[in-house]
Amino acid sequence: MGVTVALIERFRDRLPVSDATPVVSLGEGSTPLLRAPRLSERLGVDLWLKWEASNPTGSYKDRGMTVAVSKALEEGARAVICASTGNTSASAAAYAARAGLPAVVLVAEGAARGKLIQARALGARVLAVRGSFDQALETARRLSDRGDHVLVNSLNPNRVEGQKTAVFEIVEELGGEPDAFVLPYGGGGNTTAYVKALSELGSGAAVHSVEAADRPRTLASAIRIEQPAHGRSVEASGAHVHAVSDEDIVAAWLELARLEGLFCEPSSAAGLAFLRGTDELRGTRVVVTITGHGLKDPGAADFHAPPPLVVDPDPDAIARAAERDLSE
Ligand code: AN7
Repeated sequence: MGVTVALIERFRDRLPVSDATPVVSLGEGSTPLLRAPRLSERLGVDLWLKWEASNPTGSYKDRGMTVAVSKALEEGARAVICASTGNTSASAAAYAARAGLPAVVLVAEGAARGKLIQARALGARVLAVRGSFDQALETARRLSDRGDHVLVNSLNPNRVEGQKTAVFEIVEELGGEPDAFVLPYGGGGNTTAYVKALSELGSGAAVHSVEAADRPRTLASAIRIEQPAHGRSVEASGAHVHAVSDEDIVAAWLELARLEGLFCEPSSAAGLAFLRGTDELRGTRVVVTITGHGLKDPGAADFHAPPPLVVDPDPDAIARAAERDLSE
């Protein structure tokens, strides 16, 4: 058995770290790349899923956070700060705790419950901002400009550097590049990171970034972002941007769970929602990044998944109830 390898160690030569950088790690990265046989057949593509929910805090954010917090520690930070729709908060709280640094997290209205609970349990100072994510981010930036708190949102370039590693892993594992990468588009930090990684690899693979059609109000709270901080860079990057409805997100989300056994949060299904509605990628090899765990947002699952059937502790009644499932 091997020892868990920190993402920074695995990709040291491609990250902005040196021997002087204290590595703050929770064993992030090296996540599964799973072939999806049933969805491949249904969607007419050779589909692979990068299961980023298996990162330590349950989302892809940990890839960037290990680098951002390690660099903050190296540079003598006294505290870190972020604004978040939830996952960045949970990740910042975890890595700050690991580094022995205080974390201030500004959580936007409507953030999913699991993420807030994570940040609270991990000892961050959690501040629920009366306002949108966009307002919270602007406030975090202003506070970090005063100098006491290092901003660990993806505006911090170390975050983007760390997030490139998902692409490196995928290409290594497939033994080559896929035809296309598909991922959700909220603030655009991850799209920026994927495009940068591909350019460093000299790859011409396409990047498809999928946003919620109704950005300010989507049920996919992780990507409920009105003004993407990386919007300009996404536009200039050559990534293809697509919009999907909440209805399509929910359908894709339930289908992923039922056909492939992966329970993600709704935002993470945006990429599959796009694939379900297009023939553009038919017959090609596609990697869809599933960005965050379903347990992050129990409210969404509680609302959209069927409730349990209540039964007596009686084998006949249970056999009858189970029979109904088998015949469906
Ligand atoms: C599960 O935590 O913006 O386009 O503040 O949590 O890189 O923003 C989260 C975003 C996709 C969008 N999937 O990625 C935050 C935050 C999940 C996410 C995105 C987010 P970006």
